[in-house]
Amino acid sequence: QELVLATHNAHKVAEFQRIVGERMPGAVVLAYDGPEPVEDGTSFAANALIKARAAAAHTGRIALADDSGITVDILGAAPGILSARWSGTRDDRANRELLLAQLADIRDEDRGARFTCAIAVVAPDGREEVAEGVWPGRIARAAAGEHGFGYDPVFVPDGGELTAAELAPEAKDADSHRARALALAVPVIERLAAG
Ligand code: ITT
Repeated sequence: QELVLATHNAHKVAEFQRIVGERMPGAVVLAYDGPEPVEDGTSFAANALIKARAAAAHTGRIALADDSGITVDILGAAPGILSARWSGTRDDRANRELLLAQLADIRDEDRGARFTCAIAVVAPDGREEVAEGVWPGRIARAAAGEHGFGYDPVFVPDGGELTAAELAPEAKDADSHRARALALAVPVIERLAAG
């Protein structure tokens, strides 16, 4: 089973390959990097659908897309769908440093946040579904850890003291918003692939 993943983010491809490899033996995740549609949706789900529809139309295959980000309670759910460019650039370090600066005076109990991942599955015949996963936690006081990408060094998942970037990749895969969304998306993929 070849799955086309509409993303320009190599970290997402790697995580999909690892997680899908566990759950769908034999499945191969191919990165689709064709024409990029305008992501003008107002939710993770809407943007995931925009990306997956474009890839399905362009390739004639079942296409997946991931739209994800971090929402911070005290910021009124920002950065949310703006996570990838929160600082005005796509630089992960600049984005997380801005977030830490915005929360500099915020006490530990008010630093609640969560990652959300919406995965859209779109078949070339127009059938489509979205699966969503959430990973709750809080924003750390300082960046720590070398694994992962994006906001992982400043996100401490509930249930521990380590940032997502201090967790081994397998530990992130076992629990993350992307893993939770994929657990729901895999049966959808199998159903749409069966015709
Ligand atoms: P594509 O649209 O090409 O897939 P993108 O990176 O622009 O790639 P998004 O618009 O979905 O994707 O933005 C996701 C951003 O949210 C990403 O750049 C990170 O800053 C953050 N993010 C999402 N998942 C994350 C994770 O598992 N760990 C850390 N940060 C994450």
